[in-house]
Amino acid sequence: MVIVGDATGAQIPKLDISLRLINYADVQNEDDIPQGPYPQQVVDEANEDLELFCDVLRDESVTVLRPDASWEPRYYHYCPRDGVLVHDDLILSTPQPLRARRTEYHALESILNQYGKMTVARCSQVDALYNTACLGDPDVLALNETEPCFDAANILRDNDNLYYLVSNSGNRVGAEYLQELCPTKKVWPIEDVYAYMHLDSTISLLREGLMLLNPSRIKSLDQLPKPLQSWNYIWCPDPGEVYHYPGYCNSSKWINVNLLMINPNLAAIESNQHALRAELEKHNIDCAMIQARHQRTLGGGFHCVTLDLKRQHD
Ligand code: DAV
Repeated sequence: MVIVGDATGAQIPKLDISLRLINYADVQNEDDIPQGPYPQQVVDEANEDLELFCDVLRDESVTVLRPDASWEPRYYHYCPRDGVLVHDDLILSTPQPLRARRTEYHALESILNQYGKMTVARCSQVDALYNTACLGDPDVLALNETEPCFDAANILRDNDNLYYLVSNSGNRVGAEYLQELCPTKKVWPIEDVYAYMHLDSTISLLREGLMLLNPSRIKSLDQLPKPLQSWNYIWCPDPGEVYHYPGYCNSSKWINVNLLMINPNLAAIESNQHALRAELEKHNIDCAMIQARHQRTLGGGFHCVTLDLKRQHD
Protein backbone atom coordinates (compact mmCIF):
# COMPACT_ATOMS: atom_id res chain seq x y z
CA MET A 1 0.00 0.00 0.00
CA VAL A 2 1.53 3.26 -1.09
CA ILE A 3 0.74 6.96 -1.37
CA VAL A 4 1.83 8.43 -4.73
CA GLY A 5 2.27 12.21 -4.99
CA ASP A 6 0.48 14.63 -7.28
CA ALA A 7 1.97 17.60 -9.14
CA THR A 8 -1.28 19.57 -9.28
CA GLY A 9 -0.84 23.08 -7.90
CA ALA A 10 2.95 22.72 -7.56
CA GLN A 11 4.58 26.09 -7.05
CA ILE A 12 7.72 27.76 -5.84
CA PRO A 13 6.66 29.98 -2.97
CA LYS A 14 7.78 33.53 -2.38
CA LEU A 15 11.44 33.52 -1.41
CA ASP A 16 11.96 33.55 2.36
CA ILE A 17 15.04 32.71 4.41
CA SER A 18 14.08 29.03 4.72
CA LEU A 19 13.63 28.50 0.99
CA ARG A 20 16.71 30.55 0.12
CA LEU A 21 18.98 28.53 2.39
CA ILE A 22 17.50 25.03 2.25
CA ASN A 23 16.81 24.72 -1.48
CA TYR A 24 19.10 27.26 -3.03
CA ALA A 25 22.21 27.57 -0.84
CA ASP A 26 24.30 26.82 -3.92
CA VAL A 27 22.67 29.51 -6.11
CA GLN A 28 24.63 32.72 -6.11
CA ASN A 29 22.22 35.13 -7.72
CA GLU A 30 18.72 35.30 -6.23
CA ASP A 31 17.35 36.45 -9.57
CA ASP A 32 18.06 32.96 -10.91
CA ILE A 33 15.52 31.46 -8.49
CA PRO A 34 12.14 31.07 -10.17
CA GLN A 35 8.94 31.88 -8.34
CA GLY A 36 5.26 31.09 -8.63
CA PRO A 37 3.42 28.14 -10.16
CA TYR A 38 5.47 25.63 -12.15
CA PRO A 39 4.77 25.85 -15.89
CA GLN A 40 1.53 24.05 -16.72
CA GLN A 41 3.45 21.78 -19.10
CA VAL A 42 5.56 20.55 -16.16
CA VAL A 43 2.51 19.85 -14.02
CA ASP A 44 0.64 18.08 -16.81
CA GLU A 45 3.57 15.94 -17.91
CA ALA A 46 4.52 15.08 -14.33
CA ASN A 47 0.96 14.02 -13.60
CA GLU A 48 0.75 11.97 -16.79
CA ASP A 49 3.93 10.14 -15.78
CA LEU A 50 2.68 9.60 -12.23
CA GLU A 51 -0.47 8.00 -13.65
CA LEU A 52 1.67 5.55 -15.64
CA PHE A 53 3.65 4.80 -12.50
CA CYS A 54 0.42 4.17 -10.56
CA ASP A 55 -0.69 1.74 -13.28
CA VAL A 56 2.58 -0.19 -12.94
CA LEU A 57 2.10 -0.37 -9.17
CA ARG A 58 -1.49 -1.54 -9.51
CA ASP A 59 -0.41 -4.21 -12.01
CA GLU A 60 1.88 -5.48 -9.26
CA SER A 61 -1.12 -5.65 -6.90
CA VAL A 62 -0.08 -2.59 -4.93
CA THR A 63 -2.89 -0.46 -3.50
CA VAL A 64 -2.32 3.13 -4.59
CA LEU A 65 -3.59 6.12 -2.64
CA ARG A 66 -3.25 9.80 -3.53
CA PRO A 67 -2.98 13.00 -1.46
CA ASP A 68 -6.22 14.83 -0.73
CA ALA A 69 -6.45 17.38 -3.55
CA SER A 70 -8.75 19.63 -1.56
CA TRP A 71 -5.69 20.84 0.38
CA GLU A 72 -4.17 23.38 -1.94
CA PRO A 73 -0.38 23.15 -1.72
CA ARG A 74 1.75 26.14 -0.79
CA TYR A 75 4.70 24.16 -2.19
CA TYR A 76 3.59 20.81 -3.61
CA HIS A 77 2.11 17.39 -2.98
CA TYR A 78 4.54 15.79 -5.40
CA CYS A 79 6.77 14.22 -2.72
CA PRO A 80 4.78 12.66 0.14
CA ARG A 81 8.07 11.09 1.33
CA ASP A 82 9.44 14.44 2.44
CA GLY A 83 7.17 15.31 5.32
CA VAL A 84 5.95 12.13 6.99
CA LEU A 85 7.95 9.21 8.40
CA VAL A 86 6.00 5.97 8.67
CA HIS A 87 7.78 3.09 10.36
CA ASP A 88 6.19 0.32 12.44
CA ASP A 89 3.88 2.17 14.87
CA LEU A 90 5.41 5.56 14.24
CA ILE A 91 3.62 8.04 12.01
CA LEU A 92 5.53 11.27 12.34
CA SER A 93 4.87 14.52 10.59
CA THR A 94 8.42 15.79 10.86
CA PRO A 95 9.45 19.32 11.90
CA GLN A 96 10.23 20.41 8.33
CA PRO A 97 12.60 23.26 7.57
CA LEU A 98 10.70 24.94 4.72
CA ARG A 99 8.06 27.32 5.98
CA ALA A 100 5.86 26.76 2.96
CA ARG A 101 5.67 23.03 3.71
CA ARG A 102 4.47 23.38 7.27
CA THR A 103 0.91 22.29 6.58
CA GLU A 104 1.56 19.85 3.74
CA TYR A 105 0.90 16.76 5.89
CA HIS A 106 -2.79 17.69 6.05
CA ALA A 107 -3.20 16.33 2.52
CA LEU A 108 -2.14 12.90 3.82
CA GLU A 109 -3.95 13.02 7.14
CA SER A 110 -7.18 11.28 6.21
CA ILE A 111 -5.20 8.34 4.81
CA LEU A 112 -2.72 8.16 7.67
CA ASN A 113 -5.36 8.43 10.38
CA GLN A 114 -6.57 5.00 9.33
CA TYR A 115 -3.19 3.52 10.25
CA GLY A 116 -2.72 4.97 13.68
CA LYS A 117 -2.10 8.15 15.52
CA MET A 118 0.07 10.68 13.79
CA THR A 119 2.53 12.63 15.91
CA VAL A 120 2.86 16.15 14.57
CA ALA A 121 6.23 17.62 15.45
CA ARG A 122 6.25 21.38 15.39
CA CYS A 123 9.12 23.58 14.39
CA SER A 124 9.04 27.32 15.05
CA GLN A 125 10.88 28.08 11.77
CA VAL A 126 12.04 31.40 13.24
CA ASP A 127 14.90 33.24 11.52
CA ALA A 128 17.39 32.15 14.21
CA LEU A 129 17.05 28.54 13.05
CA TYR A 130 18.68 29.34 9.71
CA ASN A 131 22.36 30.01 9.13
CA THR A 132 23.02 32.37 6.24
CA ALA A 133 26.74 31.45 6.30
CA CYS A 134 25.78 28.31 4.32
CA LEU A 135 25.26 30.35 1.15
CA GLY A 136 27.75 29.07 -1.38
CA ASP A 137 29.57 26.98 1.23
CA PRO A 138 28.61 23.29 1.45
CA ASP A 139 30.84 22.96 4.54
CA VAL A 140 28.39 25.13 6.48
CA LEU A 141 24.91 23.73 6.94
CA ALA A 142 21.73 25.76 6.61
CA LEU A 143 20.22 24.82 9.96
CA ASN A 144 21.41 25.91 13.37
CA GLU A 145 20.91 23.56 16.31
CA THR A 146 18.34 25.69 18.15
CA GLU A 147 15.54 23.10 17.82
CA PRO A 148 14.90 19.79 16.03
CA CYS A 149 14.27 20.28 12.33
CA PHE A 150 14.28 17.71 9.54
CA ASP A 151 12.52 16.38 6.49
CA ALA A 152 11.31 12.79 6.71
CA ALA A 153 13.31 12.09 3.52
CA ASN A 154 16.52 12.66 5.49
CA ILE A 155 15.82 9.23 6.97
CA LEU A 156 16.02 5.67 5.65
CA ARG A 157 14.37 2.82 7.55
CA ASP A 158 16.00 -0.55 8.15
CA ASN A 159 14.14 -2.65 10.73
CA ASP A 160 15.30 -1.35 14.12
CA ASN A 161 17.76 1.10 12.57
CA LEU A 162 16.98 4.55 11.29
CA TYR A 163 19.69 6.22 9.21
CA TYR A 164 19.56 10.00 9.44
CA LEU A 165 21.42 12.40 7.15
CA VAL A 166 22.66 15.57 8.83
CA SER A 167 22.40 18.17 6.04
CA ASN A 168 20.71 21.40 5.04
CA SER A 169 17.37 19.67 5.52
CA GLY A 170 18.10 17.99 8.87
CA ASN A 171 20.06 19.13 11.93
CA ARG A 172 21.84 17.09 14.64
CA VAL A 173 19.30 17.85 17.35
CA GLY A 174 16.70 16.48 14.95
CA ALA A 175 18.43 13.09 15.15
CA GLU A 176 18.43 13.29 18.96
CA TYR A 177 14.75 14.15 18.98
CA LEU A 178 13.97 11.22 16.69
CA GLN A 179 15.91 8.93 19.01
CA GLU A 180 13.80 10.11 21.96
CA LEU A 181 10.64 9.44 20.00
CA CYS A 182 11.78 5.93 19.07
CA PRO A 183 13.45 4.44 22.14
CA THR A 184 13.28 0.90 20.73
CA LYS A 185 15.11 1.91 17.55
CA LYS A 186 18.63 3.09 17.00
CA VAL A 187 19.06 6.36 15.13
CA TRP A 188 22.37 6.59 13.26
CA PRO A 189 23.35 10.10 12.20
CA ILE A 190 25.33 10.30 8.95
CA GLU A 191 27.52 13.38 8.66
CA ASP A 192 29.79 15.00 6.08
CA VAL A 193 28.39 13.00 3.19
CA TYR A 194 26.00 15.32 1.37
CA ALA A 195 25.30 18.88 2.46
CA TYR A 196 22.10 19.50 0.57
CA MET A 197 18.88 17.60 0.61
CA HIS A 198 17.72 14.17 1.78
CA LEU A 199 19.37 10.77 2.06
CA ASP A 200 17.52 8.87 -0.65
CA SER A 201 19.61 10.01 -3.61
CA THR A 202 22.81 9.01 -1.76
CA ILE A 203 21.89 5.54 -0.46
CA SER A 204 19.08 3.29 -1.59
CA LEU A 205 18.29 0.16 0.44
CA LEU A 206 17.38 -2.40 -2.22
CA ARG A 207 16.58 -5.36 -0.03
CA GLU A 208 17.86 -6.83 3.22
CA GLY A 209 21.66 -6.85 2.89
CA LEU A 210 21.96 -5.08 -0.48
CA MET A 211 22.19 -1.35 -1.14
CA LEU A 212 22.87 1.07 -3.98
CA LEU A 213 25.46 3.77 -3.26
CA ASN A 214 26.08 7.10 -4.94
CA PRO A 215 29.81 7.13 -5.77
CA SER A 216 29.94 10.90 -5.99
CA ARG A 217 29.09 11.14 -2.27
CA ILE A 218 30.11 7.88 -0.62
CA LYS A 219 33.86 7.55 -0.94
CA SER A 220 34.45 4.92 1.69
CA LEU A 221 32.27 2.47 3.56
CA ASP A 222 33.55 4.01 6.82
CA GLN A 223 31.20 6.92 6.14
CA LEU A 224 28.23 4.61 6.56
CA PRO A 225 26.54 3.66 9.82
CA LYS A 226 27.88 0.43 11.33
CA PRO A 227 25.00 -1.89 10.35
CA LEU A 228 25.34 -0.91 6.68
CA GLN A 229 29.09 -1.50 6.59
CA SER A 230 28.54 -5.25 6.33
CA TRP A 231 25.91 -5.04 3.56
CA ASN A 232 26.66 -5.90 -0.04
CA TYR A 233 26.57 -2.87 -2.29
CA ILE A 234 26.34 -1.69 -5.87
CA TRP A 235 27.98 1.54 -6.98
CA CYS A 236 25.40 3.44 -8.99
CA PRO A 237 26.67 3.82 -12.56
CA ASP A 238 26.91 7.28 -14.08
CA PRO A 239 23.32 8.44 -14.71
CA GLY A 240 21.84 8.37 -18.19
CA GLU A 241 20.65 11.69 -19.59
CA VAL A 242 18.04 13.25 -17.27
CA TYR A 243 16.25 16.30 -18.62
CA HIS A 244 14.78 19.11 -16.57
CA TYR A 245 12.59 21.99 -17.65
CA PRO A 246 14.79 25.00 -18.52
CA GLY A 247 15.28 27.26 -15.51
CA TYR A 248 13.77 24.78 -13.07
CA CYS A 249 15.96 22.18 -11.44
CA ASN A 250 15.51 20.82 -7.96
CA SER A 251 17.91 17.92 -7.90
CA SER A 252 21.28 16.67 -8.99
CA LYS A 253 21.78 14.27 -11.89
CA TRP A 254 21.89 11.45 -9.27
CA ILE A 255 18.14 11.42 -8.84
CA ASN A 256 18.22 7.91 -10.35
CA VAL A 257 19.52 6.52 -7.03
CA ASN A 258 16.11 7.55 -5.72
CA LEU A 259 14.32 4.45 -6.97
CA LEU A 260 11.42 2.56 -5.44
CA MET A 261 11.64 -1.13 -4.64
CA ILE A 262 8.15 -2.34 -5.53
CA ASN A 263 9.11 -5.69 -4.06
CA PRO A 264 12.52 -7.26 -3.27
CA ASN A 265 12.93 -8.33 -6.91
CA LEU A 266 11.45 -5.36 -8.75
CA ALA A 267 12.65 -1.75 -8.88
CA ALA A 268 10.90 1.23 -10.43
CA ILE A 269 13.59 3.23 -12.23
CA GLU A 270 13.57 6.09 -14.73
CA SER A 271 13.31 4.94 -18.32
CA ASN A 272 16.74 6.24 -19.48
CA GLN A 273 18.72 4.47 -16.77
CA HIS A 274 19.99 1.50 -18.79
CA ALA A 275 23.34 1.15 -17.03
CA LEU A 276 21.60 1.07 -13.67
CA ARG A 277 19.21 -1.55 -14.98
CA ALA A 278 22.12 -3.75 -16.08
CA GLU A 279 23.70 -3.50 -12.61
CA LEU A 280 20.47 -4.30 -10.79
CA GLU A 281 19.75 -7.25 -13.07
CA LYS A 282 23.08 -8.76 -12.10
CA HIS A 283 21.61 -8.99 -8.61
CA ASN A 284 18.33 -10.51 -9.79
CA ILE A 285 16.40 -7.29 -9.53
CA ASP A 286 14.11 -6.69 -12.49
CA CYS A 287 13.42 -3.12 -13.51
CA ALA A 288 10.18 -1.43 -14.46
CA MET A 289 11.48 1.35 -16.73
CA ILE A 290 9.05 4.22 -16.23
CA GLN A 291 9.02 7.62 -17.86
CA ALA A 292 9.42 10.44 -15.32
CA ARG A 293 10.15 13.61 -17.27
CA HIS A 294 10.24 15.97 -14.32
CA GLN A 295 12.17 14.10 -11.67
CA ARG A 296 14.81 16.81 -11.72
CA THR A 297 12.48 19.73 -12.43
CA LEU A 298 10.44 18.95 -9.34
CA GLY A 299 13.16 17.20 -7.33
CA GLY A 300 11.62 13.80 -6.81
CA GLY A 301 12.50 10.31 -7.99
CA PHE A 302 10.30 7.26 -7.44
CA HIS A 303 11.27 7.04 -3.77
CA CYS A 304 10.45 10.70 -3.11
CA VAL A 305 7.12 10.65 -4.90
CA THR A 306 5.88 7.75 -2.81
CA LEU A 307 5.24 6.96 0.82
CA ASP A 308 4.91 3.23 1.39
CA LEU A 309 2.61 2.44 4.28
CA LYS A 310 2.46 -1.30 4.43
CA ARG A 311 4.44 -4.01 2.68
CA GLN A 312 3.22 -7.54 2.27
CA HIS A 313 6.02 -9.08 4.29
CA ASP A 314 5.31 -6.67 7.20
O1 DAV B 1 20.36 14.42 -5.16
O2 DAV B 1 19.88 16.44 -5.56
C1 DAV B 1 17.27 15.09 -4.43
C2 DAV B 1 16.18 15.08 -3.40
C3 DAV B 1 15.71 13.73 -3.08
N1 DAV B 1 14.58 13.71 -2.15
C4 DAV B 1 19.69 15.41 -4.94
C5 DAV B 1 18.59 15.40 -3.87
